[in-house]
Amino acid sequence: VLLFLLFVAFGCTEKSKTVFSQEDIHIVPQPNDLKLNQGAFEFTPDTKFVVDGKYAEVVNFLREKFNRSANWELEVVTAAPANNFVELVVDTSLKEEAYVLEVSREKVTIKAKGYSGFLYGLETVRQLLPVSIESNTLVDAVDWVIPNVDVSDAPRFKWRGFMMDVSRHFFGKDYIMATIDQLALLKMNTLHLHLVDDQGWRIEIKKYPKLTQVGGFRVDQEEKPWNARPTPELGTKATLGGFYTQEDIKEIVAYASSKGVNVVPEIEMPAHVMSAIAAYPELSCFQHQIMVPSGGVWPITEIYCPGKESTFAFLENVLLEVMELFPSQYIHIGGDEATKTNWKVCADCKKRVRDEGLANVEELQSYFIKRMERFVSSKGRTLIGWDEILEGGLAPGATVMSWRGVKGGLEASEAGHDVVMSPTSHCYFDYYQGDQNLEPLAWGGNLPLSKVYKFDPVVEEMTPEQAKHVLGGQANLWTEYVPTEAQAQYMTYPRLAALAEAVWSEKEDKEWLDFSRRVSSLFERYNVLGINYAKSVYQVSM
Ligand code: TNX
Repeated sequence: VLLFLLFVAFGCTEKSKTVFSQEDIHIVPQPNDLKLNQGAFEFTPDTKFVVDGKYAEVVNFLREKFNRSANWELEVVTAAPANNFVELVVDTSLKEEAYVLEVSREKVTIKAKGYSGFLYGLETVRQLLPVSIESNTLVDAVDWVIPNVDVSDAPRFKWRGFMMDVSRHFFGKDYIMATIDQLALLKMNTLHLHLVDDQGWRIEIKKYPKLTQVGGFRVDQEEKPWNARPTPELGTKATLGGFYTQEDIKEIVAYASSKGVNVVPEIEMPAHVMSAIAAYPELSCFQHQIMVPSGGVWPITEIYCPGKESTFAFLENVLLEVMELFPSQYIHIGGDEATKTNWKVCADCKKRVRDEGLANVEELQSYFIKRMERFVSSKGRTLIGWDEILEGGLAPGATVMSWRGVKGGLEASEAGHDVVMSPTSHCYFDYYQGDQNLEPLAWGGNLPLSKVYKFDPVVEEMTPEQAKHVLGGQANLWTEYVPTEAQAQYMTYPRLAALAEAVWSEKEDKEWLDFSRRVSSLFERYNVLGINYAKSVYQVSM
């Protein structure tokens, strides 16, 4: 009898777990405020989503998860029943992307200003649920219970980005969609697609079909990195050739938007464009007929010719189609690593230097970018580029992505420009994450999980005024040495989780040991999702 009473007192006779401790909570990124209360909310086949028509779509991802894992069709209604519901309440006093989540025995309430706040509230609910919620097939004997909590949460930065290089190796639409899902889970909101590089042009442009017909495919399908060594095969090879049709892009952009993710297109210029020149040699200074290279080419001397008006007409036409497809405020024009060898001996370039009153051919770089910036801003968009766009003076409305360390970010923010911080030191996911003898071939460098976790887009040298210009941070996955989807996942996860926390959570809420505990739970989720993450959480000391 005594035992029975004890059982009742501690709720052990109830079917579901209702007693939770802090250890059971493992949300990534760490919310700003989380208070654990007694009791729990249990999802049942009768749980309703109470949503105003305007936001009905936002709950669908969670309904789909319940549909697959529990085989329930949870209903969406507009009026709240007596209990057992998840309600979305518009609260215009909250900041953009912020949410408040209140879980009690009777109901779950999510307050937000709009779509993305609701989405993030629901993503937190998802992370409070057992990881079986991620299962694509029916799971038995799971109690779909979440602890009673009060959460108040908002991002530290508004640019929480991830760049995927789809040029060096092509990753198909489905992989991009799956990546968007993972970004949303971690409350990341920006996917930067590096659509153009020497090794492949990956976006259909109707006016210039050869860009993808020729530039989208390598003649020599064998890949030859210049420091090649055998690398273990991980899953199926991503193809070296391929491109997104405009229909694909529309699908990607629409899907991303439903996941709160803005897709920033990058159309490289003036260098890293051998794929375009292979298709249209007239874009270069000397019409050299070149091939789309398979491996890396260094230095890159076949670049666009800034001496010819036709080069700019071409780029404006390309960008018009790009802007039609991508609603993104930011249009990335690359701008990095242009070697000006050809410009120095090109008559058209020299004439341009004279006509524009420039000091030398080097200054054509900033002439080029400034001209493109005028075009982009005339269409109401904002130009963003790698930090080389600072050279020779930055275009007035340009935003800088600082990759060669933080120098570019410091300089641009000092001049009053917005910046996105993406230094190689903390954000380059093509670097090794563990012992280089054991890891698959990578670009070089060392970037263990613990170092990504230390990333802070605001650096010490910045004044408060400069810090205001920091839009946020971004991780980049360059794919010269990433030939398969499984390897792309390996390089991306869990480092993306560390980066997500660095750009979402408040600095004082970050704690490495607690993060590594929560990442272990994320691994269980990734196991169910079938994601090939690196188990590098154990590489703490590197
Ligand atoms: C530099 S980062 C590049 C890329 C390479 C990367 C490899 C940047 C703007 N340019 O073209 O893929 O290094 O880490």
